[in-house]
Amino acid sequence: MDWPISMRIFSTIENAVDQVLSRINSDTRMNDIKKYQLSKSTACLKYTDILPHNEKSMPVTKEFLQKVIDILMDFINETNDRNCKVLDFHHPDKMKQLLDLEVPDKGVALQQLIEDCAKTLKYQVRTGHPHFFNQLSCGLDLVSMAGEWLTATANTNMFTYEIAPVFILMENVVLEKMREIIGWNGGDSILAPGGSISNLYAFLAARHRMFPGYKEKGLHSIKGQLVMFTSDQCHYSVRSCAAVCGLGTDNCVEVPSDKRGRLIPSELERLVIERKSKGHIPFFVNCTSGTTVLGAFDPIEEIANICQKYKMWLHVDAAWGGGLLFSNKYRHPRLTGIERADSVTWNPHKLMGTLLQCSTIHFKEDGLLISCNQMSAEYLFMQDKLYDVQYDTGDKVIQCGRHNDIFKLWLQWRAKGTEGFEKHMDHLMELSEYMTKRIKAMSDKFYLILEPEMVNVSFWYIPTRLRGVPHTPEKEKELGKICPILKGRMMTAGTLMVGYQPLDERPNFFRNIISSAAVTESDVDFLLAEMDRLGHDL
Ligand code: HLD
Repeated sequence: MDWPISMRIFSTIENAVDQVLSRINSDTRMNDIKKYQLSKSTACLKYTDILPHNEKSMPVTKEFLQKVIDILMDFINETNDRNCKVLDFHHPDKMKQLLDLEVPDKGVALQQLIEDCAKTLKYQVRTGHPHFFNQLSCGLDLVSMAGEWLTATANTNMFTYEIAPVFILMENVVLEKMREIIGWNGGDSILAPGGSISNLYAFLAARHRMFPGYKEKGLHSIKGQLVMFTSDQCHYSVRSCAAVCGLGTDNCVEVPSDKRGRLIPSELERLVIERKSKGHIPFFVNCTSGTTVLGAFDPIEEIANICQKYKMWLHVDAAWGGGLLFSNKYRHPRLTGIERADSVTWNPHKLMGTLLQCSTIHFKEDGLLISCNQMSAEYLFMQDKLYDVQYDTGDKVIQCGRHNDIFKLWLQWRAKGTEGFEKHMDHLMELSEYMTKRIKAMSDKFYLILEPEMVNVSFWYIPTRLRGVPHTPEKEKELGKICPILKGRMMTAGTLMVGYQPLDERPNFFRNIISSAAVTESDVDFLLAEMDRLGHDL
C-alpha cells in the first residue's frame, strides 16, 4: 500500500509505541506478584493444613499447587515472549533488599509461599528465552520439563530397583541406545551429576582396569608415576581428576592444540615418549569432542592410533559435542572414530536440550563400573532380594543417592524420536552457520575469530570509533576491553545475554552459543543489532 509519508511515519511510530507498551505491559505483569491470590480461606493456612498433615485437605492442597502451576505457566509464557526481558538484573546487595530470604523460626502462611515462588522466578534469568545465548545449556524443552515435574513428584532415589523400578528400566534402555549411537555393542553406562564427575568416572575405571590392586592397596600398588594427557583446550575437570586422584596436576600433561583448538597428535606422541623416557607410566588420554570455548573437535582416529600403540585408555569427553552423534550431516568428520574410545562422556543437558542436569558416562567394557566402585553396603545392596539384583545400580557409583535424571530424557526422546534429535542438531548447526554468515557480512561491526566447527561462534564486536582501523594486537586488546562493558550493558538492559572470556594469548572475546530450540534467524539478527545498539559508542 502506498501511504502518504505522514501516514507511514505515524505507522512506524505507532509500531514502536506498541512495542514499548507491550514491553512495559509484560514488565508490569512480571512485577505483579500480588496477582497470585489464594482464596481468602486458604491464604492464611499453613503447611499443616495441606497434605500429608491434614488428610481432609485435598481441595486446599490442590488450590495451593494449582497456584504454583499458574506461576510456572506465566514464567514459561514470559520465557517464550520476545517482548519480555531475559533478566531483571540487580547487584547482590540490592537483590538482598528486594527479597525476603530469611528462614524464620515460625513458618509462613500458604499465601506467603506463593508470593515467595513468584518473586523467585521474577528475578531468575530466563535461560530458555530466545535471546539467552550465554551457556552451553540454553532453552526450556517443555516435554523434558514435564518429565522433571513428574520426577519431582515421584521423588525417588535411583540406587535400587526396589524403589525406582520403572526409572531403572528406562535408564537401561536409553543408555543402551546411546551406546549404540556411539557405535558399541554392549558395554555399560551411568548417569552422573555433571560432565566433570562423568570424566572422573572414566579416570577411575581406566586406573582400575590397569591397576586393579589400587582399590584395596591404594597408592603403593602402583610402582611408578601415572601420567595422563589432554589438550590445552580441554575442560578443567580433566586436570581436576589429576588433582583429586593423587597424580597431581603436573602429571596431567597439556598437549598443545592447533590454531582451531584441536589437539595436535604428533605433539601428543612426542610428550608420551618424553614421559616414558623419564620412567613414567602414561595411561590415559582425554580427547575432547567440542571444547568449551571454541567448540573444537580433537582428531579421534589419530589419537586412538597413539593410544593403541602405547596401550593407553582413550576417553572422549563429548559432554558438549556428543549431541552431534545424532546428525548424519555433522557427525563426520567431527566424531569419526568415537567407537574406538574406551569411555565417552556425553551430556544430554547441553546440545540435546534435556533439562539440567543430565550427564552420561559410557564404557565399552561391561563390568568395570561395578568392579571399580562396588562397596557392597549391606543395608542397601543385599544379594538375596526378591528380584535380579543386577538391576540395583547404586553400587556402580562413588556417590550413594542418585537423582532421577532419566525420566526427563526418556520422555523427551519419546516425543522427538531419534529423528527429532537429528533435526534439532541440524537446525542448531544451520543457525550457527547463518550467524557466521551475518557476522562476515557486517565485517565493519564484527570480527569473526575463526570458522566454527560447532555452535560456538567466537567474535569481537567493533564499536564505531574502531571501525576501519587495521586489525592489530593493540586493536584486539581494545576490543577485549569492550567485552565486559558491553556484557554489563546487556545485563542491565536485560535484553540479551552472550558470554565472553579470554583464551590463552587472546584477550576477551564473545562466545555465542546456539543450543536452544527457541532460537530463529530473526533472533540471531536481533542479537547482532542489539549488541550494536548497546555498544556502538564504546
Ligand atoms: O563446563 C561447562 C561450561 C558451560 C558453559 O560455558 O556454558 C558446563 C556447562 O556450561 C553446562 O552447561 O553444563
